[in-house]
Amino acid sequence: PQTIHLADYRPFPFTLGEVQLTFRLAPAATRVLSRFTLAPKGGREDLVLFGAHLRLIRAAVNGAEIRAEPKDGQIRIAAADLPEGPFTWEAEVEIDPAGNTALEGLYMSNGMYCTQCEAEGFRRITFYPDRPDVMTTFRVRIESDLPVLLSNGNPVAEGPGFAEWHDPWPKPSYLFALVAGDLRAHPGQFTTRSGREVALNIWVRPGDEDRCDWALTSLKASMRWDEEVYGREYDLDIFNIVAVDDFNMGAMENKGLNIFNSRAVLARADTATDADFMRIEAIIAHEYFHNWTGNRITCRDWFQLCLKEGLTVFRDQQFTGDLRGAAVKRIEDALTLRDRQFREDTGPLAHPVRPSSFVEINNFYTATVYEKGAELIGMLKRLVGDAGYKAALDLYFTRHDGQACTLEDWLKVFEEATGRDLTQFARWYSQAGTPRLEVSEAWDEAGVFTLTLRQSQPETPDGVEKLPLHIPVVTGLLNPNGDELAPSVTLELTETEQSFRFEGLSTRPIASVLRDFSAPVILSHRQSDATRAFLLAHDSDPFNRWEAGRTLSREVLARLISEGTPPSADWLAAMAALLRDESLEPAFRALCLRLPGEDDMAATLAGSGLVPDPHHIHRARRSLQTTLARHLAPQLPGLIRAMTPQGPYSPDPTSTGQRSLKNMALALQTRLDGGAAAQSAWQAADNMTDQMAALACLIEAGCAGTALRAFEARYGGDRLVMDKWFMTQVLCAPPETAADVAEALTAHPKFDLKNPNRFRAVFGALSANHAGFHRADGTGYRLLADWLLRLDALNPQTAARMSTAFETLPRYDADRQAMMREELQRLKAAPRLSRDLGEMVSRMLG
Ligand code: B3K
Ligand code: ZN
Repeated sequence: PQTIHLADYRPFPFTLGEVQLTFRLAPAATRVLSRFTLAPKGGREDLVLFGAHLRLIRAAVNGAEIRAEPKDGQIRIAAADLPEGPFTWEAEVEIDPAGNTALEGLYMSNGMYCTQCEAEGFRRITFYPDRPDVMTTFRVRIESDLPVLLSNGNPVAEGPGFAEWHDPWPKPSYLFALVAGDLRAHPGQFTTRSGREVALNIWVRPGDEDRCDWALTSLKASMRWDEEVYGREYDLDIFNIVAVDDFNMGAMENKGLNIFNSRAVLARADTATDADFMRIEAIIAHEYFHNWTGNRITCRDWFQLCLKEGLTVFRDQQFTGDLRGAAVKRIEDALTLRDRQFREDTGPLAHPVRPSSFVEINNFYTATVYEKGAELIGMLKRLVGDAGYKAALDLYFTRHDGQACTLEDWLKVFEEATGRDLTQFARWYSQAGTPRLEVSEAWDEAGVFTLTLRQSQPETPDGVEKLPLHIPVVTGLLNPNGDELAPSVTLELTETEQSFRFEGLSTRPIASVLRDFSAPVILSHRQSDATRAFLLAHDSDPFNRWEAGRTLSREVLARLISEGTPPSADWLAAMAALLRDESLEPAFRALCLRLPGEDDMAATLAGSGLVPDPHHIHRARRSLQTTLARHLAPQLPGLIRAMTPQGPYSPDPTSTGQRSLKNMALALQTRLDGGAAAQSAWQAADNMTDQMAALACLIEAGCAGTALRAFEARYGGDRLVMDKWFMTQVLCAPPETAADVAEALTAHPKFDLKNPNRFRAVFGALSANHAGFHRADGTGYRLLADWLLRLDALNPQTAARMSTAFETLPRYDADRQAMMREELQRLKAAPRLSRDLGEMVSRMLG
């Protein structure tokens, strides 16, 4: 397969006029007629149009039929065979939506037609310059007897058996969308700040109408927020969201017609958990925010993906922080970043936020591009300040509206708006790997406290030379009595090592470094347990307060794993104090009580040069949980009662936080009572959050048989709820049986290889069950590889994504490494392996 390089970018040599598309829908033989003009930008060049899985019926240039030969996924027409000036291109193709299990291009899901074109799915619909820098307006006619026919933009005509749509905003083909089906609307309305009346619709299958309220509420909140915070208004008369059951990722920001995985839209108290409600709110916001950051201003080429994704993630994080509390949100984002991005960044799949080459671009919709991409925006904002950030964004929107841009364009607006030189900062975009930041302290009796910061960067598979980064390190100093000495300062580390002096102090201060997680780095700052406990009790920065507790817990657990050392009294006392502290938000307390996960511990041990033993980690973590539970035992029952919100279920931040603390307490209680409290909680649960929490406890306690059967009997017909049933059994299974449970579930009549949610429910859970996946006999590895192969034949994109379970290979012992390699080799050797999975496997094998 061919490797695409950033350095090879060439502009498209033609300008496109409006695109006209006609769809004659039929499940196995849809006809697509396309027509557009092409005007050479100057010079004479070949015309290259991409197309894949298309049956060409006819092609014409200026109305005259031509013989076009599709080859290697494209049609090339030599410059000499083209008219000299502007000309019209027409084509008719036939496609097979019903047979499209890749879920890219036009496909069918439960009787409805829908599309997914990002990144390169439009070429499965017709021959086209399917690249993000070719932007034009679209006019679409859909012919079908289905009752609801949707496309981008505004509706312009409809009648029996057809509908026409026009999108006045120039867009690249990856934002094209079409939906047709028997759908019901959950309608709403929004008036923009400047008075535009926008019709809103959440489209769902009949029967799901009563699960749309939350999505609509979230959409309105997002529209308002983008006006208030970024000054961005919606720009069409209608905004449609459609829920689809078979979808490769969360959702897609098609202009005016967002298409969502139904799990990212549908929610009702008895079918969705707090986490689902929050995810829906965040994804609705994310896709809506793309209307400006992604659609109005898009990417010149796919290497610039983080231009839209990093920025839009950053915006959705800000939105959630504003709605639900910035401190808790920042902690959750840091946890996700470490779990997913740091993990990616330390293994064979490490790549820069702006990759410089790829085989299959779908393999680069990663935590690095998204989440690290968002961190880079946060650092930029920190460096230029809030006012500078606002000025830069305003300039970005006015200067680049309607364009396909690069990261250079992006950094330039910051430089021009703020006068700062970002040459060094730009290295963050091209250097992969998680930087380490070492902190050392010195105190002299003359009242000078010196912090020395030293940065280092690991080698990464791309072999790129690492130069020092520009790192904002927000730092505060505390007096031994717990008061802040002065407001936090942002130390700017630009060299490998730099010292920062704080003068005129009367006593040695306690340093709180990297507040608010001001840079995506691994901090190493030697501090005693007592100092960490002090910061956990007193730091005024909520992130570092949590971080002090987290580091302490991680160190306690690491000592238990590697030396068998029981937890210190300091740690236990700190945890108990925290739990009692009613001045702290319940959500925050729940986060502090959560022990680092097993994968996190494996990464921590590997990071300090040890070889993690998954079973040993599992046992140690369980025993630490039990010790903690014993220590907190007197408080647990009262806490469970106090943290049960009164009244009907609501996903508001306060009750969500209370439930998270309550269910954390329930999990600890289960370590002591063998499932008795969980049994009552299961009986009492009147919402899905509590039900799932109780069920997880029962599984862990080994007494979930009845509950699982009752759950299946009650929700057997509900795809989304059944995903939870599949998932939780594997996730909470003991390591010895996780792979067997997963295997047994693949034989369940409701296991469906073609539905990505169901596949992920089982196999995502298997790879998230750390000790279960890494079982010493290799059954976890083998089972996953077997199923990846089966899935790859149908849906390469999801198969490739799920293969990242193997990305941590280098961490483990020689036996496990050998078994993982063997599975990867087996995949690699498989006949007809997709380009998607092929690229992932090759990168992981190194
Ligand atoms: N832009 C889409 C992701 C498309 C993934 C293609 N493999 C969703 C999002 O980030 O909003
Ligand atoms: Zn996005």
